[in-house]
Amino acid sequence: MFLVFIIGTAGSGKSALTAAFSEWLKMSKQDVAIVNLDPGALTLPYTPDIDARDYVSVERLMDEYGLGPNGALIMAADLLAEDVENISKEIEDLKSDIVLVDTPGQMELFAFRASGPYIASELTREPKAIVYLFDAVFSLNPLNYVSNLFLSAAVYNRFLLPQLHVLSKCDLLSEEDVNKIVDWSANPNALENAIEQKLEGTKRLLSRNMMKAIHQLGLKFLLIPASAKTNEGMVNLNMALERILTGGDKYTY
Ligand SMILES: Nc1nc2c(ncn2[C@@H]2O[C@H](COP(=O)(O)OP(=O)(O)O)[C@@H](O)[C@H]2O)c(=O)[nH]1
Ligand SMILES: [Mg+2]
Repeated sequence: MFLVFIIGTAGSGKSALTAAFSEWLKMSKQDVAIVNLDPGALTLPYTPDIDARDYVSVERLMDEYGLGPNGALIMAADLLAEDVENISKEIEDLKSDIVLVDTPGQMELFAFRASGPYIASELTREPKAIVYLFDAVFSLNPLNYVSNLFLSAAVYNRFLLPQLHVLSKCDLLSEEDVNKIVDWSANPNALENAIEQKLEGTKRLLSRNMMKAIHQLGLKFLLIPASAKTNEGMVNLNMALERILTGGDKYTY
């Protein structure tokens, strides 16, 4: 069994990719299960096998503690950590080969509080990986792309798990634009050229220096384009996951 956490900024397509990739895995005769770790999810595009909403209720926290929705979401994310043993037991009982873990809509609730990395490390002793999503439409601007690069480096730094990078919703861009962003992810010179061409002044200077800092850290962020709508990229995502999970390399890919 191995666990794959799907992480990305709000609306980057985590839940949609969880749904599409799990369907794709089922069609390839793989034994897959889904865990929803978002206590604040109103609707989900899949039926989770294990659901954080069975453990904590954001509505009840709002009523009981007089909290607004944001306060209750934070409290729910932290309370979930207390149930990590029970959730682990549920996951182990599933005996699935691959478990997709959909994480809270707002990434900071999971990635940038103490509870998220704690949950990720304590949730079973099985091997784990992270799939970090770059929203394709957002990433088309080099400034946004570099900002996302920093966020994904921050996520890597928090979890220290093997991490893959997906260009999500790639059906919303032309093939040419998808190739351009993938090229930025593979080739620092291509990104530097785009920064020179598209940005000026402080934005150019900062983006260039941020990009170089990431490059100097030796982290790699090769993007796998994927779409939950057309299922493009599912084969490549699966291959890359197999490679990092069975190869045991604790590095970004
Ligand atoms: N066209 C397109 N839309 C997508 C795709 N993935 C997600 N979306 C849409 O993007 C929005 C946010 O997706 P969701 O999975 O809820 O994002 P999350 O907050 O990261 O879980 C929804 O309206 C989805 O229908 C995709 O691959 N293609
Ligand atoms: Mg979601």
